[in-house]
Amino acid sequence: MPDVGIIMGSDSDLAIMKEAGDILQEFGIEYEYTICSAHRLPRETAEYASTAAERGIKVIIAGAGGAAHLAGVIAAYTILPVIGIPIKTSTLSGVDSLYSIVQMPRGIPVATVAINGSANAALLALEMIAISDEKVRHQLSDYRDKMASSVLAKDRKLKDIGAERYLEQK
Ligand code: RP5
Repeated sequence: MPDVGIIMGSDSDLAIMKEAGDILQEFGIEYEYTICSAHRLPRETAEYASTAAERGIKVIIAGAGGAAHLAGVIAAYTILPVIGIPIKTSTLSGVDSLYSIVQMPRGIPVATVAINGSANAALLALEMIAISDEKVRHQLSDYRDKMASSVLAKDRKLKDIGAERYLEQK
């Protein structure tokens, strides 16, 4: 039974949304992908969101491009936390997607990450799961420790070999 539902408006969003799935997989969290659309499949979107909690889903990650409003519509049909990913568009570089997701009017929240910010959407979903899951809490803590070590190692290398050689080796 998936813990996280990853839903997107089109298969053109999949490459970005898969980054979220890959992180959840790394943490051993079950997830499912769904392609649905608030404007092309409004009834199915409502059905997906209103049955998500009874299907065991704990968090929904919803990605869409343009002013499609997928995350907001889903949030309207469930009290599960919804994380919105504004997908970068060719016309307005994703600013349209960002505004349509981040500017949810009062009453129905959508936690919005950066344009194409799938990795942070997955990490935020994991932090929500970690509230009641000690194992995931420890995994997140290790994840941060590894990130910190990697930055420190880069700093040591830069000081060691200098900027010119560092860039040559990059
Ligand atoms: C939105 O419209 C989708 O989320 C996608 O980002 C965008 C374009 O969809 P396609 O025309 O590529 O199917 O609904």
